[in-house]
Amino acid sequence: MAVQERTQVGIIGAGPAGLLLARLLKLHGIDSVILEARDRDYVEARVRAGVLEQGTVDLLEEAGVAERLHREGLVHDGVEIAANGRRLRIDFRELTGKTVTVYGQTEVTRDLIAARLAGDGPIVWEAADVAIHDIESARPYLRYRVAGLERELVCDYIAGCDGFHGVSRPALPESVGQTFERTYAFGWLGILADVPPCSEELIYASHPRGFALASMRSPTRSRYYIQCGLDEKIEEWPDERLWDELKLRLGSDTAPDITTGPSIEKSIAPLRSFVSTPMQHGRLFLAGDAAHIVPPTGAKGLNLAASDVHYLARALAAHYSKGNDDLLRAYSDTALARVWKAERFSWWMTMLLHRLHPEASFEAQMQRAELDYLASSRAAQTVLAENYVGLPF
Ligand code: RFL
Ligand code: PHB
Repeated sequence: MAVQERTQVGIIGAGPAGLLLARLLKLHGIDSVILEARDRDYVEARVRAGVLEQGTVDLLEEAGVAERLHREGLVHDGVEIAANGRRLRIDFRELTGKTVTVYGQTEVTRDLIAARLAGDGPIVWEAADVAIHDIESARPYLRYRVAGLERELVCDYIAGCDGFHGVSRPALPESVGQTFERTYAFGWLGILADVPPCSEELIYASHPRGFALASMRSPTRSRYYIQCGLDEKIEEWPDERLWDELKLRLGSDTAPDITTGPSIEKSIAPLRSFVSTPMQHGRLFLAGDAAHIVPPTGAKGLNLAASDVHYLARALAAHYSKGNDDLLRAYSDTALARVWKAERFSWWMTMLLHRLHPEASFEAQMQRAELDYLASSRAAQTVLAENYVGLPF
């Protein structure tokens, strides 16, 4: 017989979506249990996103987990686009009055785990074979195994925050859902190194050899990416080759400012646009990468996870405090309205900046013209800035 427990909201996944949801629910007096497939060290070490929209920073502040973020996060007033031999600065503060903050997802995750474990409720690490049952009933439950023991968690609601490869999305009946997907014929090769960044702001570079991005984690830690083929292997990119390629793609203005050093992490990620609709069925609600993926060019993935859980926490709070289920019923539509706009922006940034076609093609000329237009039009720059700093939630 499985050991049985009960909670109000069962959360699958201790990524940013699951952890932030749990924190927001706690502030509304709602209990939850988080089931996470991996161990704490693994979750805390995963290197991923780096850019937080102002709305995400505000939400983390509301959640009471922004103290270190305010101390260590780097507030950026703009980004640079390097293309056609020149660097164009997009001034977010001037164009929108808003900024973004560079603070690693790893740090957000650590802050949220620390808050959770300081008394908010349990995280079950290394929860194996999580299975979702009876989402169409009033008493859904999760079955899982931990330390070899079968357990059951009976819930009022289940939040699927288990990322793109999790078990939540497949638990929605096929007949109710629809998916939209676009894959890209290239990936990003990322490198993390303990060297000072080459620039105070991020540089997105469009180059005939392919896209490159100069980012950072702190004044002493840099994060760089280059567009690579899907069949390329990490072993083909020793550090020296990668630094040489970055210097070429970021351009001769920037190359002298690049400090090189040994990589402390290197990985290849494929690019994908993906949306699964609806984001709810019965008593199961999806949030974050479990429901949608954006290519990283717009820096939107983590920020979408934050806006999803904001909507979901607010809806669950209305249910528990006022018995009002209007927001819960509207959750998928509310979240998707924002998701689709971020999908559009991420796709547009990807298509604008990557090498997709031979130099002499019509499409490459269109890309060039669009970059030229961006350089000459305040209206076009405002569109980019407004989307990059994040649409309101
Ligand atoms: P996560 O972070 O994938 O967390 C899901 C958690 O669920 C667990 N899990 C399970 N647990 C229990 N049972 C199961 N069956 C489970 N299956 C999975 C996993 O172990 C994990 O702990 O999803 P979440 O919370 O939705 O968060 C999404 C973000 O992580 C993601 O969107 C961003 O990292 C995307 N992203 C970026 N987003 C930004 O906002 N700004 C950026 O600058 C940015 N850069 C990036 C990125 C993603 C990248 N990669 C590697 C995909 C750069 C890169 C290279
Ligand atoms: C990062 O620092 O990891 C990063 C920054 C901007 C992006 C994607 C990733 O668009």
